[in-house]
Amino acid sequence: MLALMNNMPYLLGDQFDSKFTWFPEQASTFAAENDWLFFVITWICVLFFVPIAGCLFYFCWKYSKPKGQKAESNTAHNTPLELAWSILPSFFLVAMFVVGAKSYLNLRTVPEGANEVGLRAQMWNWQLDYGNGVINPELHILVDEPTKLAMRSTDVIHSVFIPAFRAKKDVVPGRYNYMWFEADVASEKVSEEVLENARKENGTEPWDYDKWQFTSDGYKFFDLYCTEYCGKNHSIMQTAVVVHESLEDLNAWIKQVSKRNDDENSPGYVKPVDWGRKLYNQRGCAGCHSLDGTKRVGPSFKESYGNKRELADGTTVTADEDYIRNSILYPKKQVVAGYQPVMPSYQGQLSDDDIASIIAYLKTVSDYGPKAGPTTGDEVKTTEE
Ligand code: HEC
Ligand SMILES: [Cu+2]
Repeated sequence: MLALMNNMPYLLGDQFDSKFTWFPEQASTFAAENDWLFFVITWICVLFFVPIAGCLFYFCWKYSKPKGQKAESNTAHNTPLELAWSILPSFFLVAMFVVGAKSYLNLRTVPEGANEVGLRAQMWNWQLDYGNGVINPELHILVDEPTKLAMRSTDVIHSVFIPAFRAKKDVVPGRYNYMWFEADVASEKVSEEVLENARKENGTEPWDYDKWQFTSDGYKFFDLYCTEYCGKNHSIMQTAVVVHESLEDLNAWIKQVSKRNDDENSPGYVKPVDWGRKLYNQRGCAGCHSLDGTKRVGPSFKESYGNKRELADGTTVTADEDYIRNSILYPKKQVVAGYQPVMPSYQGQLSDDDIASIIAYLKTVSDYGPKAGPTTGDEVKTTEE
């Protein structure tokens, strides 16, 4: 369990608001009203609870009789009093309902022209879809503009909760759900120097959000986590929300994560193995496939590439490039014996270059096969349609 958690982002980036120390910073247009309403209702409840409980104890004491003496009732009916304590509180209730309903309707009415981001929830990670095949586990949005999340789940019920935005909504399998919010606090960026040092110390993926308190691109972030108990690793189903100050900044980020920079002569060149490692950590593989031989939902990648595989249909295959590629695109076709066919297909979600990069990475972590042991990953170029 611990080993698994080490592979996952484990984060708590929200700053706490000094006014309400148990609430995180208010970072969306919903937050102030939401908190105000919450405290009004809480104080109304306190206002009623304290005198009622006070009277209860006082009367217990005042009207108690010594042991052995028979208690007797001397209550009389008092119509004005009964009317007063029925009608007065109902005004409070109606007022709470009206304000609450108005605020709820606002939460459910997406403004026209909202920026749309797709969200896919699966055990136990989030995949945000920015269109044109750009999928990333982090949610990146624009400040002072409404964002709509179009949400679906591929397995069980999850729930998106962004405390700093005071926004929360269930994601239910078999249907699309949506939520919207407008962030009004942009994420700060740490200095290049701080980022460079953190990158050096962190080493390769996974990025340690909890330790650095900023993303691997140097942005401070808000927390997003699952708030519907969805199985064993529910508590680590978290990700970071980054609010960009300008569209140029957001687009630059999207461009940078959209695909591997394969131009060997450019300064941002990324080797296939490194990209493969990144995808392994970011696209949910790590949740089901370990690197150290532990059996999770799926077989460990330590004994994947190059291994002889017994399949559920009784045949045996060698886990070569082609087999791995097919396992990723059509996981239900060749199911490994002893496992459930629960792996989602990544067809349309991973490009040929992505898959080649994953294969390059799997070679470096596998104990089997001709290429077992660390490689540079440069020699791998396998793509046949
Ligand atoms: C929900 C859990 C789950 C996720 C997420 C998942 N897999 Fe799998 N995977 C499985 C299971 C279970 C099997 C074994 C059954 C089968 O062959 O379908 C498997 C099998 C495989 C195999 C064949 C392994 C072998 O040794 O024979 C490969 C390769 C593979 N997965 C790659 C990936 C990659 C790459 C990703 C991420 C992009 C990924 N998987 C994400 C559950 C998952
Ligand atoms: Cu969940």
